[in-house]
Amino acid sequence: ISDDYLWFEGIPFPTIEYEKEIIEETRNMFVIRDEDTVILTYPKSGTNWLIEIVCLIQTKGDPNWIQSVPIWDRSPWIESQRGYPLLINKEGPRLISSHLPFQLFPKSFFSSKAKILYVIRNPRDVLVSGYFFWSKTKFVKNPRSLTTYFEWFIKGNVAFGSWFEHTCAWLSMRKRDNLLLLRYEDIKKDTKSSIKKFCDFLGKKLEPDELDMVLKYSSFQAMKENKMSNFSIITEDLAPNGTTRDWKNHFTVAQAEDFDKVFQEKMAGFPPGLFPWE
Ligand code: PPS
Repeated sequence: ISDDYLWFEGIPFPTIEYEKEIIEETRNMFVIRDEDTVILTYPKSGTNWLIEIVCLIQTKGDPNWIQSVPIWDRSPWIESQRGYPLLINKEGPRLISSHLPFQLFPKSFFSSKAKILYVIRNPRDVLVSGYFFWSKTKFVKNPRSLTTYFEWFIKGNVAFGSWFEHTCAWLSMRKRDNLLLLRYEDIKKDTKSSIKKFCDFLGKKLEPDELDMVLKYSSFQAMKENKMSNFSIITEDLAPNGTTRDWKNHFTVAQAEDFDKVFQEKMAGFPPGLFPWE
């Protein structure tokens, strides 16, 4: 464990759970199958929440699976040391999680019919969430202050690289039929309708009472209490604390202005309606 990153082709990765050979093999060798479902996010965008929802959709709301198997084994992170071997040895349709930037994602995806659920979240909240999360760990370079982390985030010197580059590249795929673009904020505002949307996209049909069970067991409180989803079986420190971040409580006025400027510059090529964030 070192207080730095593992760098691969200009992208910083955490120093535990990642190694260059696996990242390279993921891109060049991993075969995505048509029947696979991928949950794709930039870190801190709601990945674990979406995994829980998709798992519950698969079991029609029955919580047995999510309460008996750790979340990282139900939908392994493809690029991780633990996830990669689990996935290549798994038969049948797989649930796959990934934070990989577009250019490092398995090449085989681009000629497959596999479905991607791609979640974006206000990058200001992603930044604040990432700061509090990573500063508690020892497997990335420690930012020590939000001011420092803010600078690294703008430059892309944070785990999984630049939010702007990650998002621009994945958004270029948004019109493909096999990619569903979701916003964390929309899922939060109307979780039930969002679950229905996921079901339609995944070709699943749930009865109203099954849908209610999915909603119930994927709530923040239920996930916080589920030791197979709250990371407490690895360390107490990583469990979410329940205060969903609001960047406005953490950015200075100058930081907010700087961020807006960078955002407008980097995301100029997209319709503003894609990002209804304040
Ligand atoms: S990670 O480590 O990158 O995989 O993190 P990720 O799961 O993508 O994102 C963590 C944030 O998601 C919030 N979260 C939830 N929000 C609403 N409902 C549920 N059930 C839920 N579960 C996780 C979590 O609180 C993190 O956001 P912050 O802002 O830090 O609270």
